Amino acid sequence: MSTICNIIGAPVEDGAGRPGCIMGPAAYRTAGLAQTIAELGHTVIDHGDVQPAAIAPPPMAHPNPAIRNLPEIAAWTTAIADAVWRAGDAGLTICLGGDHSLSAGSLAGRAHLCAQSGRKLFVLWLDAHTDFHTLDSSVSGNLHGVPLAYACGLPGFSGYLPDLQARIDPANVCLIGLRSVDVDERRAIARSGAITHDMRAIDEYGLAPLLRAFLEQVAAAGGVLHVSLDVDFLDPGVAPAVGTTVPGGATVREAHLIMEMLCDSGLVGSLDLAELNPFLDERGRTATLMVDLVASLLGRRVLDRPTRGFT
Ligand code: 5AB
Ligand code: MN
Ligand code: MN
Ligand code: MN
Repeated sequence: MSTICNIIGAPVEDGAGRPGCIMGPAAYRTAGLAQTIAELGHTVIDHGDVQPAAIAPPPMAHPNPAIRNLPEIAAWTTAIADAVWRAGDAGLTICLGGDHSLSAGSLAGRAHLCAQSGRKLFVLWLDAHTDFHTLDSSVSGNLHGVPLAYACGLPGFSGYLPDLQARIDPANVCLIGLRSVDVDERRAIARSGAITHDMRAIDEYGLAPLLRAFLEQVAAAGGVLHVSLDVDFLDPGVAPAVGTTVPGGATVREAHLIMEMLCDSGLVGSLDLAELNPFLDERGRTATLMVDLVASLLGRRVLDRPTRGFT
């Protein structure tokens, strides 16, 4: 089924430890994202880049002195959540990062939409990291490390980041690709009830059965899926354009297999492309790979085969 793709640029970089993610949306556009999607038969609406509202002075300093750029990320979160909510829940909404703090906004916006439509929201988090810090537990103070905890309604965000219209149930979240998890995150994610698959699980069982089990759960609940893809999910050897490289990541084929299975499931309603830092790329190869992954999600196939989604 051909679909409508709403593209929203979210050039936030204040959540990362080093600059460059501001160039992300431009790099995806340069790599031909819209043309690639259109060639697959879909309708593309590029809404341009989100503009955060004027940055309000922090209501109060956060007691964790490490925390950086909190008022900036609060402004981005409001603006991105609003843009995602306004795009509505027809077709596929794609947020072009921007560092991963953008997902605080995209998840908040999607959760709001789902609360209104009565559909259950599920999240597939593809990342080397859990991004499950609270403002109190973050050691680096970089807010690209907190968006999943925020969207799941963990304590301590109120008064600092915008209040959520609806929170995500951590039991509906599946994280795949983990290989760098801080001590406090490890405790919090275990307590949350989220489904977690580290790289060892992928090595041991293979991706397909892990993902299939989660997709069956989403389908059985009549849910809709939000996919958050952090560039560092991929191995830095194939995706160097990221500030937080961790060796031992997913291969090109593993990433395509995920996207192909997601396409076949027909369950995906929204996608974040997070953490691309084009300043660190080599001749655009990471941006190009990410665009190819979106193509697999949207129905690009080597051979014809039956599918429920986006063909
Ligand atoms: B990313 C770390 N846990 O809090 C921290 O790239 C890394 O969006 C966060 O997954 C990585 O700074 C955030 C050490
Ligand atoms: Mn990461
Ligand atoms: Mn991340
Ligand atoms: Mn990162």
